[in-house]
Amino acid sequence: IGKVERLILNKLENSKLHFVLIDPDDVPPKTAGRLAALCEETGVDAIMVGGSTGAEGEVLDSVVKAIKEASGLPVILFPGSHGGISKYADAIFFMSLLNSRNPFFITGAQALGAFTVKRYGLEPIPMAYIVVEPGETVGWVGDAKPIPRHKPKLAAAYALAGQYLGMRLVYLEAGSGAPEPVPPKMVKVVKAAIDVPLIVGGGIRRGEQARKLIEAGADIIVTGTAIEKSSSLDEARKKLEEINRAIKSVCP
Ligand code: 1GP
Repeated sequence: IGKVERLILNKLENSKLHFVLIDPDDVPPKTAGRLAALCEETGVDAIMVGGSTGAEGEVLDSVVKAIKEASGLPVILFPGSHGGISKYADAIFFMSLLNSRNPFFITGAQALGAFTVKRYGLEPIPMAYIVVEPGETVGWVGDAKPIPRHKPKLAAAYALAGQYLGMRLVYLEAGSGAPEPVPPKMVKVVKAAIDVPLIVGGGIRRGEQARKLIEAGADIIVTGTAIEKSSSLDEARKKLEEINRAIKSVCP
């Protein structure tokens, strides 16, 4: 286990966590730096960088560099494919979209990226990635068969399979910008089935939603759109404070 994963596990002993996702396709480096500094100030635990479209090459590198310069938070890549690797990050969610219909997103992109991860010395964190309805862009791009929202057991079966395959995190994804987050009931059923930490993201915009998901069993909440689409840095600060407060208010 590497440094970033160790840090995550240590922190989880005392509280639930909030990760903020920055998509380099939507956020220029300067803004990314400012948001990252704000995240650090307000008590966010890590920054994830990635996206399904356009988060590659120079665009990706410049955003990761700007974040690293502006904050001391760990930067974890959240790649849409082997194109989403940057040598400036600290770690990478080495993830498999378990319910994709296309083997490229299950093992293909991973094989194409593996030596790049090794060459750059990035810390790989193996993660089961499960797309739940509606799935939004990642569901379409990743050729997922999204888990029906009223079928929590299916999500739990994929999650447990991921754990048995050796993955050390499970991520339930409703898709960036989803109208509603993953249902808390699904989070509850998945959490009861697994022993590894559970990450939940997609469509979380309010503290109240984050709190319900944490109470249902989520260990880490990911927000992207709510912060990125804030009209000003002041709005972003308020949003971060609201969501952090909700997450940290629930005892582990
Ligand atoms: C997407 O789960 C993340 O991969 C974040 O989603 O942009 O809806 O917060 P949002």
